[in-house]
Amino acid sequence: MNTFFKGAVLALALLLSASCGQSGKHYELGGNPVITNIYTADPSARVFADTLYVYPSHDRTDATSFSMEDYHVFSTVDMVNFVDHGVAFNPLTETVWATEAAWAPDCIERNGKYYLYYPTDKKYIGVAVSDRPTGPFHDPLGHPLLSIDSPGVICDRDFIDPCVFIDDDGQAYLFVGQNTVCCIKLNEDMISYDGEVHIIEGVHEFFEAVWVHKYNGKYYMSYSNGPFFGHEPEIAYCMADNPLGPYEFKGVVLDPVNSGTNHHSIVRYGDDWFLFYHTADLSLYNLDVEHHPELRRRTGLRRSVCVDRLFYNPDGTIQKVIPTVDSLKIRTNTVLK
Ligand code: FUB
Repeated sequence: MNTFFKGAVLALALLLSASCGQSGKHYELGGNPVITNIYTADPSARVFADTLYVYPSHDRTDATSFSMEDYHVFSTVDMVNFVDHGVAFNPLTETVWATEAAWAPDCIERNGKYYLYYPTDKKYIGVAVSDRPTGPFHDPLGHPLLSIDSPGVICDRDFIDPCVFIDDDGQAYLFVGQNTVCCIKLNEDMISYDGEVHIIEGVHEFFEAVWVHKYNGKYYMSYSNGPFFGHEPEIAYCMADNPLGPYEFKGVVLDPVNSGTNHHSIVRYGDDWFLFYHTADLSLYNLDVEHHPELRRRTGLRRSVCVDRLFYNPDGTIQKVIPTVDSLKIRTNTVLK
C-alpha cells in the first residue's frame, strides 16, 4: 500500500469514527425509557465526536397543552446513562420574536459550531448557534430563519418539526412541515438559505416528524403518519436516490405508541443503528391512570424518550422496531407525580 493510499484510508477511518461514535463498538441498551429525570419527547439524536447527544422537546410536568418552553440537551457515551446538561436554550426568553410552543428541535455541527433548529408558535422555524453541542445557544438572526408565510412554503396546518441533514457533498438541507414536507437548501453559514423552497413528493400519508438519514448511498425519509388516514400514527418511511426525492414508500418502522403522537430519529452510533422515539409509559405509571382514568389524556403531554436497536434487511429496507419497556425502571422513577 503506498503512503498516499494509507493516508487516505486512515483519514476515512478517522472521519467515520468521528461522525458515528467509536466504530467497531457495540452498545448494550439499559431499558426504556432512557430519560427519566424530566419528561422529554421528539428526540433528535446526533453523534458528535464519540458522544451521542439527544435534543428533545421538554414536556412540562404541569402541562395541559403542548406548552413547551425550553430545550435541555442530553448526552451519553454508553447508551445507558444519559446526562442532562440542563437548559441549553429558551426561545421564549432568549429571542425577541418567539412567544409559545417550543416544539421538536434538531441540531447539527458545521465547522466547529452547533446549529439548533427549532419551531415556535406553530409557524416559525428558528436557528440558534453555540460553540458547544450542549449550549448555551443564542439567536444570531433576531428573526426566524423561515416561517409559514415565507415565499414558496406550503403548509395547511402547523409549520413545525425541522430536521437538518448534511449530505456527503457538504450541502445542508432543512426539512420541515406538517401534511406537506418543505425543504430549503441551507447556505454554508447554516443560518441562511438560497430562497427556494422545495416541496418533497412521494411521502405517503405524511403528517409530521420528518427525519432524513442516509445509508449505503440511499436517502431515507421517515415520519409520523396518521392520525387522518384511518389508523393511529405510525413511523413510516420511504426511500429515494436524491435528498429532494421523489421518494417511494417502503413501510413502517414503528407501530403506534401509547402517547398519541409518534416522533423519532434514526442514528448510527458505533457499529449499530438506533431508533429514538417517545412513549407515555412513565407518565402512565406516574399519573396512575388505572385508578384515575380521567388523567389519561394528560399522559400524551408527558412523554419520555426511549431507544431501541434498528436493523436493515440486505436489500436496504428497514425491519420494524419492537419497543422494549423496562417496567422495573419505570417503577423506580416515580419522582414526576
Ligand atoms: O411535541 C409537540 C409535537 O408533538 C411535535 O412537534 C410533533 O412532532 C408531536 O410529537
